[in-house]
Amino acid sequence: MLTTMNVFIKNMQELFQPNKTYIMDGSIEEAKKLVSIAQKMKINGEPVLKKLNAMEYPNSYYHRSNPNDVARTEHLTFVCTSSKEEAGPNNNWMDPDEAKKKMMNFFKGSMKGKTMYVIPFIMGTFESKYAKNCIQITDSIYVALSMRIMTRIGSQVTTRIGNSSDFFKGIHSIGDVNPDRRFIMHFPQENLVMSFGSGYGGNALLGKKCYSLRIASYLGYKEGWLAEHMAIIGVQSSSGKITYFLGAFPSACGKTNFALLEPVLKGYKVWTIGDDIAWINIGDDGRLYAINPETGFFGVAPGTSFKTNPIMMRTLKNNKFYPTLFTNTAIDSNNNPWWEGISEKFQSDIIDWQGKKYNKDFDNRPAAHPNSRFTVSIHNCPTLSEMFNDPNGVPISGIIFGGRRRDTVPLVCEAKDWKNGVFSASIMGSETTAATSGSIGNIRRDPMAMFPFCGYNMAEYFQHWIDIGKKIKNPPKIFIVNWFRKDKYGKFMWPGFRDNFRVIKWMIDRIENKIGFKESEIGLLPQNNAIELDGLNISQRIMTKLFNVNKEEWVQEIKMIEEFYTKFENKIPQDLKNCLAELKIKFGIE
Ligand code: OXD
Ligand code: MN
Repeated sequence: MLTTMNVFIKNMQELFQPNKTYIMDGSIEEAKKLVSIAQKMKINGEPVLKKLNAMEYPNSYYHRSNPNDVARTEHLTFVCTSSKEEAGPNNNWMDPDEAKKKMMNFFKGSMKGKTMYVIPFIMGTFESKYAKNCIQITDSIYVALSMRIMTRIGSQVTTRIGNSSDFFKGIHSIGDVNPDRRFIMHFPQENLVMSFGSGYGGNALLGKKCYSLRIASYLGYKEGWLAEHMAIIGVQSSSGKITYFLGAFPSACGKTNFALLEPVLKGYKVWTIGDDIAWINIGDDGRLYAINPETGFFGVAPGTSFKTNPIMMRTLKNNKFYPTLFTNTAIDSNNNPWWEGISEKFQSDIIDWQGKKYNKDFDNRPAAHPNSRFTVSIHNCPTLSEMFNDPNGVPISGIIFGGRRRDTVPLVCEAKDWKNGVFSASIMGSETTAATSGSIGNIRRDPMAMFPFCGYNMAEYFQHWIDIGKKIKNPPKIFIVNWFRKDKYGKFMWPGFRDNFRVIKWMIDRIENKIGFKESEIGLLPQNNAIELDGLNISQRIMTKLFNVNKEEWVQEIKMIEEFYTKFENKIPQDLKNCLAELKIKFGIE
């Protein structure tokens, strides 16, 4: 008898008509074989992978994508639930039958002459009751190799699936990389994603944003858990005690730096569990526990350096796990990957991300694409937590929500309680960045940093968050942070990076009830001198400005929040409407 996986593969073969089918086993031998094939394979005259300088970056390979395919394409990303209302105003919606018809037309015969890779993978560890079985189909060798870094691949998944039909199906074909024929279609009610026309991580590594956030957030809604766009860290103090935090930040707002933070304060150590995705469940003791379902980092390269993120630089230079990929960075004359911000010295012989010779003085553009990326195993990370593979995950004491705001939002603010925390997270706004295609620098509402990733109506998602709060004992404290506040000259007022740890230390003191707070209209702020500033040259005047809650700015902010809430018609939970009404009263708004 054929297993469900074999039936699925057979159907895919009939649809795509590949030359060959290859089922991945996740072994190192296989990775080496695929890398060697990718080095020989040419697309538009360019090898899919080129070896980089092994002395500086062991096991590392370079990939250039099609210049039209460098970021997530939200306008081409759809959630195809049976009704438009279920997808909500936060998603593009298409009728599932119409979407499938469209995709089938693209898929039909699109792998002729190519190899179809079948990737049995699991999100979470094999031993975890929270893990999910998945199969991805792809015709991109780059995607297949990236999946090996980002997920756990192996025949155990096939065994786990057996004859059950309960597994995620991710169907991907890169096609002719034509933006007019590019779609990423999600079918949360069928545990299915269809993606065509893009090889970019967020569109093509279907275990990541597509499954672990959009589909999984819907599963979490149905099953009573949360799939979140969050880093997970453990902060160890000199006594050895570890406090676990979740951190949600919109794309390219320093979430990876947060995940690999080297504390500026002596006696502390940060352990990394994840940098992008957290699956959060209620444990047997009634507390929240988080796992990172992934096994790698798909990080933004520009700005990463030994100064800004030394642990990531060490991760990239580690040779423990094979391979590491660099995509759309520039290359220097020593065959090292290069990007803006990697060092203070500028290298003169740079080849840019499109393969052209780069001259800093004449070329009015960056050499590396602003969304150029590295794909590297989390096992290469020197601060990887011992708890990374724990099937139950880590117990969470604090949840941090952050955005990139030049004004309005203080450096840190603690929510009064869970409900107010959910409210603050639901109104989060951030300036747009290069991780999505479109304009950069506008404020967009990005609740919980999940706006592009919530696979169902976000008003229901807010209610789900409130309901989770009712079920947990001892809920984690919720904090809002803004590392990016600027002065009137446009200069950042807070140094950020390692110094952000000073704010985390304050949070630990609050969690342990060691210190008090100062009440403000928007929540609880640190008392004067409560943030440790030893060794930092920052004036009291700036510190005061960092915590300024400006009435005019908030009146403006409240207008934008109301406008945002209106999008959800009458579905915003009453609890959040009450929080908004209270906020208006505090600022004297009718
Ligand atoms: C990412 C993103 O790639 O959030 O992690 O866009
Ligand atoms: Mn992300």
